[in-house]
Amino acid sequence: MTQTGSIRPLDGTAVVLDAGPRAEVAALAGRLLTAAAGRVDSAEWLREVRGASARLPHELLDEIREFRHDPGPEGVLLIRGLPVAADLPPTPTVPGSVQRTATLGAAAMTAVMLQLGEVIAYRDEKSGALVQDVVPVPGQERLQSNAGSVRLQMHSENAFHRNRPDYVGLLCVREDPTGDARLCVASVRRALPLLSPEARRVLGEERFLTEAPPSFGGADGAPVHAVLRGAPEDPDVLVDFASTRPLDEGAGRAMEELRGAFERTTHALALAAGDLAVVDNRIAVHGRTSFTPRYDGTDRWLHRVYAVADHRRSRVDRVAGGSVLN
Ligand SMILES: O=C(O)CCC(=O)C(=O)O
Ligand SMILES: [Fe+2]
Repeated sequence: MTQTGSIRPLDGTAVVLDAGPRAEVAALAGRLLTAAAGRVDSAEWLREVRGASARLPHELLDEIREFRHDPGPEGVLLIRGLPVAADLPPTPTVPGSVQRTATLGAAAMTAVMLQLGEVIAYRDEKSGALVQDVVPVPGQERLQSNAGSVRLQMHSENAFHRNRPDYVGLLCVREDPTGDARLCVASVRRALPLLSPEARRVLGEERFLTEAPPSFGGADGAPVHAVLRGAPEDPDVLVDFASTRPLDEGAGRAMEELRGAFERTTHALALAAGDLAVVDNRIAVHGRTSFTPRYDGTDRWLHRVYAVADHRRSRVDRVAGGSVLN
């Protein structure tokens, strides 16, 4: 079964902002365009957004707080109707594109993410920028990275990193004009019941290795690890089907079983402008269907922001106590 063959809408669980709350978020994000000169990566701007995040409409705060308490069976929170710029420039086509200056979308999504934890970035990824662009890049079509356009395998975000994000926020600012690109999300809570007892047992053992991608030049691979971790009846998952290697045949069979279980339980989301998908990176994996970029400024464009629930835990890796991890 292919991932696109198992599209299941998330509509029942999406949070759709009505006109009132939508206008409130737009006003709040609008003020953040000029706060602290709109310098997204400065501590001053983040302080402004933290304050503003506590004043998001209560309907939205309720949903975020509930998701933080329990990410539900799907492990994804879909918020529709966030403000994005009406005068959007052409979709970037250069590698490593980021948002250094505040936009409505960047401000709104950062405010949401700051209600889930603290926002972080990685020095070796997209130059440490807190708000990154997810756009197809010419010449990188076949890469297993978000610049590619072949199918992006399901993965835990930065699976190799000991301080991987707990939440991945992906805000669509321009939808895919072809309609083919879909964010795929699958949770271990849905997949677990489909696994054999043997696969569950093997996936819970330290029989897997996940290397750092070349973009994190020189970073050490994670130590040998289990794919299912924590409470056996409700585990966390740690796997990247493009870079996690099973260390023996039994581990390989168990990984294939998990891949199949994820395929059968995948939600494939065609994000529209203003849709923010927040993936709980502990219980859900994500990927993307293949699509055909045009590289003419009209391609699909997402912003990405990471958050961690426990900032203190990564202090040793954050220079001067900032937001960027080594
Ligand atoms: O393009 C997408 O929908 C997902 C890309 C992705 O996995 C990421 O940016 O972390
Ligand atoms: Fe990802």
